[in-house]
Amino acid sequence: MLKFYYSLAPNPMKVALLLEEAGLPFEAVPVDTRKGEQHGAAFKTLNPNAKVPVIVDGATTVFDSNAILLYLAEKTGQFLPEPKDRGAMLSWLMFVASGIGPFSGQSVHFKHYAPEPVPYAVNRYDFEAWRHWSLLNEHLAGKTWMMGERYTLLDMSVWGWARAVPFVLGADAWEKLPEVKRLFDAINQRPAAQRAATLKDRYTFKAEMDDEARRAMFPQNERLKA
Ligand SMILES: N[C@@H](CCC(=O)N[C@@H](CS)C(=O)NCC(=O)O)C(=O)O
Repeated sequence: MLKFYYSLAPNPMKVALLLEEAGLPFEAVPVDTRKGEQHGAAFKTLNPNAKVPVIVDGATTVFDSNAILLYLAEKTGQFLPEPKDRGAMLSWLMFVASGIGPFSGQSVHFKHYAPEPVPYAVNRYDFEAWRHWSLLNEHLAGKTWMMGERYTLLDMSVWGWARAVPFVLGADAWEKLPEVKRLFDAINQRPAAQRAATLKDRYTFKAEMDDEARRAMFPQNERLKA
């Protein structure tokens, strides 16, 4: 059976959604990143980048969430765009992969986890996160899904990060991103999204952001102590 290495963070959750949408049976293997399990030698043979998600599908191992979405969509022949929209879908998928994800992640880091306040970094990443989310919002105006009338893997990629929007941009962010909110609500109503959300009931991940968690997730801090 396909193995899915996951946590409840945005990138693994988008993969959970596609697995549920496609009805693919999978064994969910928790990787507790606040305990440092992503740095274990066995896990790093699956993903040398030491991050979740990863899937192992028979002899094939795939890491990086958007690569996994593409792999699974192509494998099942589901949730792909119409052939005429393939270029646009790939463009927006890379926009999510290289823009929405990293800028949202860095914004969260500097707002919530940096060991000291860095106003320049907070401003830069918050600005860029807002800019990226606002572009998605504009793109969605007048469309049901990111690719128009067809629900694709791209919507699932957006959903993973949309779950974190209030944490990334602030509690009132949805008021300024109504189109993204509409997409988010529509996906949340899907049975597959509800099943994906139940992953949180299968394993209790460490919640404390203590020294062990900071060492595991922000290893750059150790360099300053050396
Ligand atoms: N580009 C990667 C990023 C993966 C990533 O950053 N995963 C986070 C969870 S969303 C993680 O494993 N964090 C633990 C760590 O950085 O140590 C993807 O899209 O899969």
